[in-house]
Amino acid sequence: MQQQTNAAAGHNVVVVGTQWGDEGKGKVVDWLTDHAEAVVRFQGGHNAGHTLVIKGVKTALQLIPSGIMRDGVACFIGNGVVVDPTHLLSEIERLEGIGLDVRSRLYVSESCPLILPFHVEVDRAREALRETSGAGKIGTTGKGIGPAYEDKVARRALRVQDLKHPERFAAKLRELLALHNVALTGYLKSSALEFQPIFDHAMKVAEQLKPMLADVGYMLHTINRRGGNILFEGAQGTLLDIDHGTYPYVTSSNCVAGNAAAGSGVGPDMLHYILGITKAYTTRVGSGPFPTELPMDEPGTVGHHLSTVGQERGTVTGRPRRCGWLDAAALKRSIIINGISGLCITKLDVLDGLSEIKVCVGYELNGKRIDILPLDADDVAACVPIYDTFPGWSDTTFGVTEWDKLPLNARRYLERVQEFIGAPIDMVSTGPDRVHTILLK
Ligand code: 2SA
Ligand code: MG
Repeated sequence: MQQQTNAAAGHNVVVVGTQWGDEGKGKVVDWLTDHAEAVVRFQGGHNAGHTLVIKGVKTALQLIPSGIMRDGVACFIGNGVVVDPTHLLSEIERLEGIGLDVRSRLYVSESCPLILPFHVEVDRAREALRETSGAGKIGTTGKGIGPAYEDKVARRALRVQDLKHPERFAAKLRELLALHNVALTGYLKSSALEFQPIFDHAMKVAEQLKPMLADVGYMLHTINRRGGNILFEGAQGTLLDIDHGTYPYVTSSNCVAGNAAAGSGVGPDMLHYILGITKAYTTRVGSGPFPTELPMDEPGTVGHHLSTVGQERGTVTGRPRRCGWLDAAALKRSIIINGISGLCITKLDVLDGLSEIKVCVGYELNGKRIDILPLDADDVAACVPIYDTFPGWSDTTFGVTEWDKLPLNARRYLERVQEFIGAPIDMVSTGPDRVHTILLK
């Protein structure tokens, strides 16, 4: 009998962030959807902020896959995503407001855990408590992501499929709410939430969401079998991964490429090419160690340049992102964990005009030199970066579409990064629009 593997057809791409998120994944996913029939989110929730600029118009997506911006592309929210139904509906309505057809091509896995109002309350109350107790905030987006994943792993979560069964939903909600109210009114020093408004609202939203519920894994398998290309859209970044990031300063999902399979309900043999997105410098929003971080307040400094020219503010929360030099030693770790096939370097144009450019190629840790990001966040915090320094370039790289048209020093910088990390650079993004792209493969 002929073996029927998932890998048999299609050329599927997984797009993941290789840093602490905000590498510019949204733009790249949108660009790649030209060749895709389907785009899938497989982890995270509406903590993500994927910004797309199309014909000069900026749109930010949080939960809905970036493929929604292309007519005819099917968009899937896989089981690994935590779904706030109220947010999902408002994002759908916002996109419909700009003339997009969303409901006929958005499919939501029935197995997604739900984010409900008490998750948001717990997330915020816990952050407040961490701050006052001196433990230090994680710097979450306050969207209830962590508490929702906790309920999933504890096997008590309400899932999207429960929305179809009001009685089952009510029973599970009563139990879960009672549990969270104990914490909220106890050590979290917040107020209890009431059952009825949460239930009524969820049932109202459910009516609108029901037509979009689907068996996502099976649908993706079918698309793949008939030769359709699928794009798996990662959110956040590898260094925020719950297992591999700078724990506990991480998000609560696996952001790495391997989870594209588990988080969307397909086999790993359907992941054909892993594209890592890397910003030409580094940013981080939220707390946690960041070896190459630069001070940003002083005009005229590199940190200020990266923050202002790069417009580095959280898409979801508006928080200023911390900025620093590219950390190639951290990137090395990401490349290994994700099994990166090729990289896309983004926001190269932000480095235009700097007199010199640095890349971290290792650290000094407790008197020893190491060439890869350590696993313990306390060790990461103690790392002193070792830099390679390059001359900068004064010409603009903004909007350049050919490798040979980049300034020589920009090419040298990228070639050195490529050599150090041991993975090929297959794409360079030189501006926010779809057309601002150099393709090397
Ligand atoms: P959470 O809310 O529990 O996931 O927060 C935990 C940590 O994960 C970080 N995180 C992010 N980092 C970068 N970008 C993200 N998305 C938004 C954006 C963030 C924003 O695109 O700008 O608007 O602030 C994102 N989502 C989560 C978070 O900062 C915590 O460090
Ligand atoms: Mg973002």
